[in-house]
Amino acid sequence: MKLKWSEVTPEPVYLTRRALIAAGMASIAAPAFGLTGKPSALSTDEKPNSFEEITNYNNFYEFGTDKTDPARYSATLKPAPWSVKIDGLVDHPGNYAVEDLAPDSALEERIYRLRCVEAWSMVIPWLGVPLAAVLQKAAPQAGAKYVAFQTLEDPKQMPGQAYSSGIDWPYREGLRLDEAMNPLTILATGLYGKVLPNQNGAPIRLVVPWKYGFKSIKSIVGITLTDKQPQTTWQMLQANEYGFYANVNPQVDHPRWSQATERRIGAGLLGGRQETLMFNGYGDQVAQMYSGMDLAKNY
Ligand SMILES: Nc1nc2c(c(=O)[nH]1)N[C@H]1C(S)=C(S)[C@@H](COP(=O)(O)O)O[C@H]1N2
Ligand SMILES: [Mo]
Repeated sequence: MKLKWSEVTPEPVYLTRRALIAAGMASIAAPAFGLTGKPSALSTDEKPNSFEEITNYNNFYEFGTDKTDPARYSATLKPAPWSVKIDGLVDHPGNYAVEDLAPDSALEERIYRLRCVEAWSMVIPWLGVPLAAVLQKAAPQAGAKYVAFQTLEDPKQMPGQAYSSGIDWPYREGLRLDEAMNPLTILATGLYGKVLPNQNGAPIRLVVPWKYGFKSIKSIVGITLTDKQPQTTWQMLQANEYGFYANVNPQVDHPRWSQATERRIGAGLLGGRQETLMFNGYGDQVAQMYSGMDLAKNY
């Protein structure tokens, strides 16, 4: 039987841990929680969703298309040992172990909003490292302009890959190099002080908080630096609905629904919908990367 986060750790204890970290006393709190991360000025003050919500309402089509499928069926995924192959336009290609790419001692806490293209949202306290720091280890070459990512492909570990969902596995995503290097962009290996649960993309996944959630690819096994814009899963599936950029934008509707508002998971029936913010509220950090671009065309 799996213990629920709510049974293990009442929220005040989590808040106490944050206070201890702030006081430089994280090691005292560490044993009960496993992982700790340095607090970041890039974190939001908004109240995080519960561990229960974050780990039971997921999109991870490799385990099924229902929101509860990943929590129910992802135990087959073996997140260790795990390495990420970094290749393409880099001086130091190779297979990098997750522990080397994101050592526990380097972890930062990043409490970010996550806005799914389906118009729901959460606030998640990730633990991770800047993607820029990971890419530097491989030393990108001058000609590198994009970064392509791939999820594991193994129907034994990811049973959803055995069924046709229209997706051409493995799941693929990509970023422009400047987006990849932006300080907001992280590779996460944990959340809520714990190692990343399988349903959230163990052992290592991308988090790009100003873009729709589908850009934040899970369970990454490959990172390729390239000079061409990479193909991405949702664009391959339905290019008129899902673009390469996928920046959160309340002014550009999905062809089948409005993107002006969102439903915050856990807000309850009386919570109502809230307005979606341009770039998911991260415009100060990212807007300059798109100056002069037509964001309705480059959706
Ligand atoms: N490999 C892979 N990565 C994926 C997905 C997926 O189906 N497969 N779903 C994406 C979508 S649509 C969203 S909204 C987020 C959800 O992340 P979460 O379940 O950790 O909240 O993961 C993204 N990453
Ligand atoms: Mo999503």
